[in-house]
Amino acid sequence: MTNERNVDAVIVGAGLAGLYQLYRLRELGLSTRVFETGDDVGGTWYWNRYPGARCDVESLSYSYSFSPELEQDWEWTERYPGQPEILSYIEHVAERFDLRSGITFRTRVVSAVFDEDANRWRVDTDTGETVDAQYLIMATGCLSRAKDIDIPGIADFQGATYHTSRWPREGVDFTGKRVAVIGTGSSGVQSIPVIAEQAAELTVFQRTPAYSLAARNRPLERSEIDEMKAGYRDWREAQRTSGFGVPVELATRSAHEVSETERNATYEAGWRKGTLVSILAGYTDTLTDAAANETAAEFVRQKIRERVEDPEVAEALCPRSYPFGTKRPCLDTGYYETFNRPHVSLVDLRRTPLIEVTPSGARTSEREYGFDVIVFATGFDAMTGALDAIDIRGRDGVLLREKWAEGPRTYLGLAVAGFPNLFTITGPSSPSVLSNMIVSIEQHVDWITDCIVSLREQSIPAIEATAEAEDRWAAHVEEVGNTTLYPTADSWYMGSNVPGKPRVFLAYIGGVGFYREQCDAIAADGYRGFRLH
Ligand code: FAD
Ligand code: N01
Repeated sequence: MTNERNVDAVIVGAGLAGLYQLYRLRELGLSTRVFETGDDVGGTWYWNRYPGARCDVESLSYSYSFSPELEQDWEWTERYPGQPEILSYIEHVAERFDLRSGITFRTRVVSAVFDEDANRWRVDTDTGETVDAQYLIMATGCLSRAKDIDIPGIADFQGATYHTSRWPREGVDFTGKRVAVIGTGSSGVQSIPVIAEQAAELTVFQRTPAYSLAARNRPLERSEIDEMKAGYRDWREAQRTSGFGVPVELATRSAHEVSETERNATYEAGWRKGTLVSILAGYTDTLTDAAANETAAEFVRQKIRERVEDPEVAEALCPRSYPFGTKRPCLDTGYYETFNRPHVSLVDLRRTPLIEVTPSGARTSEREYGFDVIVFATGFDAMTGALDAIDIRGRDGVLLREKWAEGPRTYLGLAVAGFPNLFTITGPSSPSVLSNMIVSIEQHVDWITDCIVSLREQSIPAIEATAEAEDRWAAHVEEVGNTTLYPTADSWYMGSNVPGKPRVFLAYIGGVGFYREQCDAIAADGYRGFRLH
């Protein structure tokens, strides 16, 4: 029933996380409501329909593991699937397990208030519905709330504007248009080559260059699909115990232990594999030692120089202000080569800053440009944005976003002290965005589901992280983060892409496998660090 007012659980969001959580709770026979702002399932893959949107994890790995029959029946066609194929997969899952019937679409959750006497949540939506639930499960996504665009003059622009994460379903025809793309993170890097194919002129505004690796995307061979299908169980186990949710051979040596020739041969082998981690995983210290990292960074810069004909443009495209891998690297199809096309130009905003958008285009410190269309590929208020957008009030009426004013604090990225019976799937301070996210999503959903089963078996109405456990976890997350180079970069991992956002490392870099062991041990210990009441 999708109109019940009193349920066991409310789930917010119908992306990969919300859908799997709904499936698991239904299996247990729990009454559940799911609210989703969009008008269908898919989350990230529903909203980000920009041209070129594609996965950076291989299709056979970026897929649910919970149903062996689903694994066998679904046929991926490409090594790195595009947005339409991933969305079809998610739609298939929703259809196959009859999940849509449990979801209320076109409905945003605007507030959730914990009733301490009843140990229940009162959830309000923008359509005026109020639902009462014992558990509130946030499946709102780490990268679902676009960052406010802090460029003056946007409202006065006379042409069309688009944000990559809110792309119109019917697509955009750029034929004959003078187009600007602002932003060169993953969304920019993926969309720029495809937009360039249509646009009459394309101008790319770059503030910080990305480290992008050639994806080497291709159709999947029948033999590799069959091999994966035959070995899925072992592969899934390897995913779960890996560092990033993608099994890789672990390095055994420091980059300093080998000669430059040997190092470059290792990087070249990684480059040829064309995966997110194949260069990063070359040596033990790529993400922990600045000098070791610089050898990999310089290797990638050399590849950029080989791909771009104009040496000045190539240098402008070479990242130097942060270590390789401390922002999620991009995987591209023809990104750098696009700058060899005569109708494509690069504006380096570090040299000539963007002053404003004007009614007819944009103005930098150097000159004015005229455009018909501006595409903003300017990113997200990541990890906390979607949660902060909801008035979530816990014990004593405390607002979650106020508790998090100095940066988010959670226990395991799953729970928050002072907010009983609230669970956050891939919440801040969990491995989430540092992993193949579907692996992290399934782990969190399974842990939350097991926790709910355990509470119900013991007739315990509420579970709440203790402040001490939360403090210890925050200290551990920071300590592990500080052993790496991640905190040295200005990135969305650090919150530094959003003006005024506190600078805190928002994810846990202890590794997906090690993190899972800790979560399991805590549960086996009677939910150590939680108060059950
Ligand atoms: P989402 O898919 O973000 O879904 C959250 C849903 O919650 C959204 O539909 C949103 O509308 C809804 N919602 C939020 N707030 C509310 C509210 N208040 N009320 C109602 N509904 C609400 N990860 C990888 O591992 N590999 C990749 O290759 C990869 N590629 C990506 C590409 C792009 C363009 C982006 C933006 C992210 C990518 N990610 C990737 C990360 C991706 O977000 C996750 O892999 C995964 O899809 C997240 O699923 P989710 O269900 O947790 O969140
Ligand atoms: O966002 P980003 P994204 N003026 O924040 C620039 C996942 N993802 O949407 O770095 C001018 O990375 C900004 O510049 P700077 C993936 O996890 C995956 O691209 O702030 N420029 C930057 O260049 C990814 O990491 C895929 O100096 C401005 C860009 O906009 C995450 O989502 C595809 C600006 C934003 O880059 C976010 O990626 C897409 C301004 N005012 C997304 N404001 C895959 O490939 C921002 N910028 C799987």
